Amino acid sequence: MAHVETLIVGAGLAGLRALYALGQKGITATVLEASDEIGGVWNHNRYPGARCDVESFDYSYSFSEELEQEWRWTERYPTQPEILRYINHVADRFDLRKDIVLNTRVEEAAYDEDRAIWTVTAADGRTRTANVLMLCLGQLSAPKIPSYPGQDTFAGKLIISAIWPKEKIDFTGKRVGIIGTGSSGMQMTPVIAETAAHLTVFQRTANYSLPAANAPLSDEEVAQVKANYAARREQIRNSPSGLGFRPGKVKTLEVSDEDREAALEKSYHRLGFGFALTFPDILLNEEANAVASDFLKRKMAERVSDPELKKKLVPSDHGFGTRRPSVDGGYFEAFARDNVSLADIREHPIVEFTPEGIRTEEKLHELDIVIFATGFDAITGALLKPRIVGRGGQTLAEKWADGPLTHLGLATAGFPNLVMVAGPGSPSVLSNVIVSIEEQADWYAQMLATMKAEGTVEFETTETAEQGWTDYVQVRARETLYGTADSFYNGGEVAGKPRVFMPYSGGVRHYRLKLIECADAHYAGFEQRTAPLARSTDVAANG
Ligand code: NA7
Repeated sequence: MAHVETLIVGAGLAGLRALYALGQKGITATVLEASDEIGGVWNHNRYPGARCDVESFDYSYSFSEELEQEWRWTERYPTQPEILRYINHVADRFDLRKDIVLNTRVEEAAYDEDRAIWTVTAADGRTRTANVLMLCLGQLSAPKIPSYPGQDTFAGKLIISAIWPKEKIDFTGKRVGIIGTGSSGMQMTPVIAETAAHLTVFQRTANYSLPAANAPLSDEEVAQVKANYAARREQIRNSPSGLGFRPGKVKTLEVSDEDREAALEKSYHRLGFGFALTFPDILLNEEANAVASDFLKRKMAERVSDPELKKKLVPSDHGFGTRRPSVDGGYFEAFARDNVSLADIREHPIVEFTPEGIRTEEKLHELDIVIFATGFDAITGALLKPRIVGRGGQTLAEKWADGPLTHLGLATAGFPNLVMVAGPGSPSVLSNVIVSIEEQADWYAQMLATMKAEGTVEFETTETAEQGWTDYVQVRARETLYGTADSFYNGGEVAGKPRVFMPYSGGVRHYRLKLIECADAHYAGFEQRTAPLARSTDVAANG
């Protein structure tokens, strides 16, 4: 049975970055990846129009100046194929592939309390052991797939946006239906509309979206960023969300109407998500949020000419940013085409699938292809897919039955030597996730190196520490407006999921300071043992 110091599960951006960080500290690690390719969500989300809504310069690793200087992004917002090329380049450039095992889906991981090691079992039955288990499973990576009556009888093709097939799908002459209007549905709509015979967008909830302001990057722009990359990274690390935009200093209602409008207008055209930071209180204060929301509703309405459609496409049930908004490339404009229509499934819900298509309460939509762009079981979904068994036979799913508990988003009590990247309790989906990933990966590498040098064989966070941090995450969330809507931030996206706000909303800078504080206090909140607790308890019991 193969043994390494650390087993990393998942070869996406987090897993690769963790592997690199551990290597720098001389810690042996193997990455296990279920797919036949690296890349995580950027390997799986190959749908047309898939694009990152964080700028390419910032949605990239900062650990190597050479990498920063060598790599040439072509567009302001990178496409999925370009990000996947970047990930593969990094794997080659830093010789990471030799420690990655593909086609290996982890089904179970069990902690051996006597030996302080994890045994990991893959779907093919192979087992591996490690001192430390690091879960890099993604935050939006466990697809949420609805199951409608009659779904299996549909005679056409059914595609899940987050498990997009590798072969090219030709929409020419096809009647296509997309269910879901989050970022995925909004991104693919204008692209598929170009070739499909007809496209029906099935919308349950209208979503906020800003125009992406995407553009090819000129050599001058690239050179300018590369000349000042370190300063740009520093600004990002010290920003609230890792986007590099500083929040405006003056509150929304403290400026004149003209100045407010001018500031919102300027952000709207340039900043994408950064729009939320035009004023510091947009996500904190209801009146401020209403101002920003009304501005965006006006803008979205201007992009649609049909009055009925306007009413349906503009959100009316939540404030901007309280659910994840989108940054789109022509979503609203697509509805001006003759071959695109909207099916409002809040008004006329889907009744069933038939062999011909989808029957709503209004009518039968005849379709050749149906795409589920229905999102993810977010943040905890992927972590709870494998059966993870901790102390005393308790599973992670049992431990988190009422919601995730973590100390600093790093670890959970009862699961010694197990850590997670970008999981619940960390800035995760509320941040430019690469910033969060890098912060944690380097921090873990240092922690593991320190503990190794000190002879620690078992580390485990305490129930007091995890309760303290989990409560603090809630305190910070209550300062915001996130609680005013059902979303994948708070478990509202999956029926029956515990309704707990999961990501840390205090920002990447504050989070980093908390990590530093923890390390400086010799990893406060973690018990560190030179012999497994189980064995020392045995000795005490026998002695
Ligand atoms: P999202 O943002 O979670 O959006 C999912 C969409 O799917 C949303 O409009 C949902 O409507 C809709 N949905 C989910 N389940 C259903 C069912 N059963 N019936 C109808 N409609 C449904 O996921 P995305 O993939 O678009 O975006 C996540 C991305 O954000 C990720 O890929 C990154 O790019 C960042 P609802 O709002 O729940 O009414």
